[in-house]
Amino acid sequence: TRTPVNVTVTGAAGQIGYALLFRIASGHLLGPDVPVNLRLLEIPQGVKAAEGTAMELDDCAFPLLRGIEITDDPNVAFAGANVALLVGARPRTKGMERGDLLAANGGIFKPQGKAINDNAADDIKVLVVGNPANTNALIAQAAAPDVPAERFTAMTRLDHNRAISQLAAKTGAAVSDIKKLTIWGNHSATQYPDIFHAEIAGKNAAEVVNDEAWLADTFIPTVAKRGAAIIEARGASSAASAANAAIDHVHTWVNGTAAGDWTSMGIPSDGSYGVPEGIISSFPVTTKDGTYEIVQGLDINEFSRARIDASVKELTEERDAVRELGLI
Ligand code: NAX
Repeated sequence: TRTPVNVTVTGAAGQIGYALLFRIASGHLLGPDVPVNLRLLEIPQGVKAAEGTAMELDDCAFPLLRGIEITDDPNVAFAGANVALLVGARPRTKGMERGDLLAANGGIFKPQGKAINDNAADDIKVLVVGNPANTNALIAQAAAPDVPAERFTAMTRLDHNRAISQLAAKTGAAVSDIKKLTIWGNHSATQYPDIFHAEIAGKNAAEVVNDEAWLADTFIPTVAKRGAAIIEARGASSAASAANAAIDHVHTWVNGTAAGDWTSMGIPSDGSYGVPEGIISSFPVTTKDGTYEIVQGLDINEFSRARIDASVKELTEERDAVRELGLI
């Protein structure tokens, strides 16, 4: 019998939390043979609702769920954490400037990074979902100097999955036939979904599509603005698909990418592909035995270069802004 893995989820009472916790507890995050302890972090006003979700989790009688702890104290929530999913964040409200948004989130992610630094298990893996995800991950990472920087990642897997789905719809291919798609840059409207290295049933995706106007005017904006389209249609932001992507991100990180494929993760840049070292930007990565590596040696054409650079520029501006605010 395996030792349970401690999984901390922040923003547990929110809508992504509600879609996420049941799948973690049923074994989809780490595997069908891995027991889990859940630690739910909420702000004081969210604790009661989190307790309600915990009651429902109990009522599922999940064989793999060994315990649930609910707290509003980050030091308690991250004690011994092996995996941390940072979902709770401060949303942008009307009239809020970017600086205000970054400052408000700094007030969340800086103390959480410190609590991870001081309390988490040595093998801690962190996924930041709460927006602005890349820069929130940078803030948390900077506040955790004793944790290897590469353990802090940001979620672009939802964008990755959205891009696969759009490409499948355009070409009539099965989603399982699409490999090596890449999201570059920021999880924002500047993100760049790249199909130039992607494959559809073994053929180059850009050649199969053979339609640069569709790429520039339909595919890229559809993927980048999908979150807004979901809000428009559903009257609420993506929740189940975001939770699914968080599950995919951690599952792939822990269990590895398939041979002949890769995934997209927001990770601290090592300078690859001209992305300034240290910012948390999305790259094509392969994973194995709980570690990841950037896919090297891809030829970046002019079309891609301009779009990667634009998204990276936004990330460096966000970094400079949080630096000025003393958050990193
Ligand atoms: P909700 O507003 O439903 O839930 C957020 C929860 O976080 C609330 O229960 C709130 O009480 C809690 N919270 C706030 N501050 C906290 C703190 N300091 N510690 C612990 N909990 C705290 O939002 P939801 O729809 O669940 O979305 C959560 C975040 O995911 C948002 O920031 C959202 O923008 C972001 N998203 C990121 C995506 C991505 O691809 N990276 C896609 C989906 C989503 O938009």
